[in-house]
Amino acid sequence: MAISTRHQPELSVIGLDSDALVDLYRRMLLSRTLDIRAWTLSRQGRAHFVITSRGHEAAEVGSAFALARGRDWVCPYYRNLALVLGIGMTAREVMLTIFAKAPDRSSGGRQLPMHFSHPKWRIVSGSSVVSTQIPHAVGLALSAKLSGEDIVAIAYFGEGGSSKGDFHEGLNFAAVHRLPAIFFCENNGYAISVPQQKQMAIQDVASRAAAYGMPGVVVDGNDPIAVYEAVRAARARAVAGEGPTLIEAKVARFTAHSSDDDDRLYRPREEVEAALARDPIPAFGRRLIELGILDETRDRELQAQVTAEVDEAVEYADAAPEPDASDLLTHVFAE
Ligand SMILES: Cc1ncc(C[n+]2csc(CCOP(=O)(O)OP(=O)(O)O)c2C)c(N)n1
Ligand SMILES: [Mg+2]
Repeated sequence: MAISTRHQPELSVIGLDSDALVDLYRRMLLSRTLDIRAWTLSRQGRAHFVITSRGHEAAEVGSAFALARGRDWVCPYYRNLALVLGIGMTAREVMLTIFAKAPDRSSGGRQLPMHFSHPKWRIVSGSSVVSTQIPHAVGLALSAKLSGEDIVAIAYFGEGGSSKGDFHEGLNFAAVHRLPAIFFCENNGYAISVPQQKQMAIQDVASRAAAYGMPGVVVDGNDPIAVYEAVRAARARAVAGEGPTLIEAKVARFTAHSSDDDDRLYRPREEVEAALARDPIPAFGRRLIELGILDETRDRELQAQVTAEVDEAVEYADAAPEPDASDLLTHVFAE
């Protein structure tokens, strides 16, 4: 495992050398660029439903880099565009789901966009019903424990999703059986239009961990390295047989809940502007530049590269075949 001490000691991160740090940054940029394009396509009437990761990129890509990608089980939720790109899905694969085209690997264009799955990356298909992915991850963690594999299962969800019974049942079972599970809460302060203080009488979802008998960790979700380190520690604990961890990344949702929501009806603009001023992507870019890991020319090149990648993915997915009407009911009814 490389330790990057090449540039500045203050960013020596175990497991991430300079190339990995730039790759982490590039995937955050890719997610943001793809996300904005998907939103534009929805406004043009070309994508029917879009949920964004905007504001969550540092938490999602930072956490992805701490996993054994392709071996650990990943149970995402709909706000995880940046996560799945961080794990390894491509812009083309995501665009196929947004255009609902036949070659889409998740469902042949039948699932809602942003309901990711990918066998190669062990990204498990989820439901729109919030938090159902938590017990799925717990089951996968149980199977990993029984098979003795050196892997973990991680579930992602929002703070609103932590109000569901699935959260309680999943965390309790995982702690009782000391399963190799990580519960990753992305706390953006809203469940659609419901602010956190109307959802729970506590500040930190992570404080609930004590009631289940596992560590609860609060981390700055704007800092991809802090998130990486928190997930890395939770993963090490899990594979050592010490049981699950609840991580809460404090993030901000930059957009409305989805392309079908108007958050101007319930969210003060000043709050959104304050969140935008703390955008984690330019902040991480500046940090890499200050550390001498990146320079402005390379930064512009990276942005141009991800823009070209997204342009190409849109063209490719637009030209891909539509699903055939004859398979409309495939996997809907038992045969
Ligand atoms: C059981 C259930 N209740 C309600 C909904 C409708 N719904 C979809 S997303 C959402 C908000 C969830 O908020 P949170 O868990 O904080 O995630 P965020 O979207 O903020 O990332 C709700 C209420 C649902 N999908 N499932
Ligand atoms: Mg939320």
